[in-house]
Amino acid sequence: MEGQQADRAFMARALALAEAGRGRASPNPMVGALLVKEGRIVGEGFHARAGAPHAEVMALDAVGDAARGATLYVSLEPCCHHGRTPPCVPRIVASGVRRVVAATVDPNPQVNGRGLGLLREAGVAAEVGVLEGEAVRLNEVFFTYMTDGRPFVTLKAAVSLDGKIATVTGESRWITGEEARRRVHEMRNEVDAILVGIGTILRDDPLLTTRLGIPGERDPVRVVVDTLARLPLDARVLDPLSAAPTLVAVGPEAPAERVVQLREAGATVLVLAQSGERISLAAVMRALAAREITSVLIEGGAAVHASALAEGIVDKVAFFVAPLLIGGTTAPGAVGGPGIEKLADAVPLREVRITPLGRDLLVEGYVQGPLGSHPCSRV
Ligand code: AOF
Ligand code: ZN
Repeated sequence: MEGQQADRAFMARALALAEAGRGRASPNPMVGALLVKEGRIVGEGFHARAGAPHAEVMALDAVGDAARGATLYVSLEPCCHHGRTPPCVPRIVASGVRRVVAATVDPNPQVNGRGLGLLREAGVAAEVGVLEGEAVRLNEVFFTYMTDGRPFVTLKAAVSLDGKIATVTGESRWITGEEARRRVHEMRNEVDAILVGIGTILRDDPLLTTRLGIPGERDPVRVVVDTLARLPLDARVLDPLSAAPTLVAVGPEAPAERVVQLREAGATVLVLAQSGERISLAAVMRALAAREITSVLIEGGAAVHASALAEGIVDKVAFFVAPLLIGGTTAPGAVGGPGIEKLADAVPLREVRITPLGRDLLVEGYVQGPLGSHPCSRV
């Protein structure tokens, strides 16, 4: 194997190594690196969590002096700034690595091409662009967070074949089967935060934790959008026995004594601006980004889904579709709100992926813009 083909194969390995940081590296990117000499991998590394060594450093540590003359493959441009850890570029230069192949430039404004430039100035051959599309997709969360300064948002729902999320009486447990529900917990295990509206809490009193039963699983921060601070003090999301932090986003008109009570119950309460009758979800996202929350899973209900789509904050949709017909004109669909008049204003999904999970289907796709005003919706 030679040249470009070898570069692609080694970069594919770097991307696979990066996966080990999924759900743990945040707010940092997932990064994988390997050192190759005479066509053989001599050392590997990945970024395990923020504060841990960067992938390149882990790979260099693994090989010591043998790095001299090697090629370093890394799924993201090596950094040149002091963060929680020292910069990688001087370490790479000192190691005697002769060539660096990066999949993509680091969108972090402190790096953003400078790392590659410094390598070249130091006489190291530095290339970028091998499996770039895959590398950007792998770190779609980090790229969104760095480029737009907001978390990457996934809207998740479990629906019947006729698009309902509950019966006319509100019963919703369970529309989907065990495999689909397990996948939801895998998603929770990978995101920084999970967000629901107060209606979902009042109706279902969910715990909103990760319950996979595997070692090292982690609960996301729980975010409740609760304009009037109605969250009951005995809600399960406030149970002191569940260690996951709970953040309640309330509007300026929330009663002050309720805000105090919620804080005393252990919640972090954020008082945010309203857009119309409801808190602006874009403002919620800005507040979350300021807390280094890079990814959010929205899990209901229909009104929050509608607001999120109308505000244009949704990046990706993940609907679990069950082979079940619920019916009922007043039974809620997955997306509530005022709706739209023209089909042309509907939200089309891009790059749709359909995965069977037991008897259910997981339908995923990327959202192109806000509900009701999308410029591409006529295509
Ligand atoms: C890499 N390889 O493995 C990682 C990179 O606080 P620090 O020191 O961990 O720096 C975090 C920043 O470094 C992060 O925002 C991103 O720009 C880069 N992360 N870069 O070449 C790695 N984790
Ligand atoms: Zn680094």
